[in-house]
Amino acid sequence: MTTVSTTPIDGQKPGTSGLRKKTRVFMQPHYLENFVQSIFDGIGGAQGKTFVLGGDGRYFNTQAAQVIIRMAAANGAAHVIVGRDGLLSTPAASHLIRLNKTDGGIIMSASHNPGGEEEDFGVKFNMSNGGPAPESVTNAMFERTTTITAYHIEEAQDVDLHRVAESELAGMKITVVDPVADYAALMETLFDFDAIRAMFANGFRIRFDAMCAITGPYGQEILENRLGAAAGSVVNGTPLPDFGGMHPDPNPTWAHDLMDVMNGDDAPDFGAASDGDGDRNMVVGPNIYISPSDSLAVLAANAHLAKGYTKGLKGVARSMPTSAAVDRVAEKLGLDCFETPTGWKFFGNLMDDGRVSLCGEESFGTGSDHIREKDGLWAVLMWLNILAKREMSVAEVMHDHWQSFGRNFYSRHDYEAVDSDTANAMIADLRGKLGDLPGQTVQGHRIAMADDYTYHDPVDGSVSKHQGVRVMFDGGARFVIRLSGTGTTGATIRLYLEALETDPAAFDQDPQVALDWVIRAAEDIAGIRTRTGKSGPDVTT
Ligand code: VG1
Ligand code: CO
Repeated sequence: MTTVSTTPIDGQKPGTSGLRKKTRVFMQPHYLENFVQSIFDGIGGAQGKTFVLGGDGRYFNTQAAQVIIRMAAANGAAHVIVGRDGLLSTPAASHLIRLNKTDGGIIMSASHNPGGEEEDFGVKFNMSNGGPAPESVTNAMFERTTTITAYHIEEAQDVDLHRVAESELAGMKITVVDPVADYAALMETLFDFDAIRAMFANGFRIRFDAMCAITGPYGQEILENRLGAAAGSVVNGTPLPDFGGMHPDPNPTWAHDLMDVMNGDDAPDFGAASDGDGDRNMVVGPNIYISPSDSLAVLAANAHLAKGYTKGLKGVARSMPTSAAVDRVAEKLGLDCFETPTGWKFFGNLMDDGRVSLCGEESFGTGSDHIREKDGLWAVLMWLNILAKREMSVAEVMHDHWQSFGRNFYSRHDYEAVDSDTANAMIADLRGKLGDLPGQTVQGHRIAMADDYTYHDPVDGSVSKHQGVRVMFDGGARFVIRLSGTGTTGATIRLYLEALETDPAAFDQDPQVALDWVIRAAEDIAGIRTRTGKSGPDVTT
């Protein structure tokens, strides 16, 4: 074992989901090592502990896995359970942490950020409940990065990660596991595989775009091998270090190939895509795009049709910027509905405390208390289960939903790679105005409330401030503005837009048209376009 002297490196503060940086930054001397040592120190040491380890297969994944294994051994860990070739989707890692009752896990991923030597890499720690470390823990890790003087690492040959086997390194057990098997078995306990299999046998067609990221092997095993979807239903199914040059963010902009197929002649019955680490999903039907907020609401309304959820849901939760579509379902079903800041780490307490069983975010993330992460393939299977049981098309399910609950028109506008000072000044000015906004009329609509969202965790009492500026109008429309905490270049401004429609005659509008006045009101108040000099968003979802 070697103890290497080091000095603190600036900027190792975890964001919305772990530490994300340019891959080359992570490859600098001591960079990964400093952060990994700070993780171990931040959780009170690794001595005697068991960890899960895996990543989404992006460039530097395998080298980083070897470093982390050697550091875990040198820090006295008892056991590391690692996915074959260092691969695990984020949901599969969360499941393995729980299944094996481990002390947590390290996930190597920058999720929806592009991968490759010139792109992004990331590392995050999940707790023994399988969920992302809460702010108190990530803050302790960050503090440690600012005072670190040394890290511990074994000097050793690379561990063989290519075969499912057990080995040992300096007294630490290493178990290489099949990345897919346990996750696939969990899915079989939650969904009616027979009903879905029968639907495929009847000619139902799916296109699942894994975007050359981690879900390819999961999709092939579960959709094609176990459920009988036609061979070739999973496209871009081989994880590549640079994701084939794609941007593995499952939205209409980046999953445009899928959108083209789903909007074309002879579209399959169902389309889906997932992100780099497999925790997100986009679902689409022939000529119909499902907004993630609507998807969450549909899953909440129909979950009882899947065998893992027949007893009904305990409650539901959504991130603050996510539309209130799920709130309307919860109200009708008599379920508690919680609102949390952006990022999955806030849902864990609610699930552990038995308050909610279904959660979601507007950013294409949905999941349940089967694990403590959002889960892309889970959402796809839930949709398939619902379609199989209801014997309806995606469009029919969606229209039926709006008839029952009304439609929350929703869109997110992202302004990317904005100069950080410009973005920070815009937010600061906006915060300064909040007190004066209520009562004013903008674009013909009266502002009912405006604030900078603060979350009070009902379980542990922790308080999280500055989680996004919200401006709410009479009648249920609103916009929210916050800065991304996952980007690595400049700032990304996210503008979230929502308007409630209860008149069925207006359900078929284009969301951008329905939201036009909210878009203009946001510009009047915040001036994103004026300040950034951009004529419109870079990405619209
Ligand atoms: C984004 C999304 C957020 C999500 C996070 C991690 O964060 O908005 O909803 O939880 O990414 O998702 P931000 O701070 O950039 O808005 V993933 O799939 O990157 O782990
Ligand atoms: Co992700």
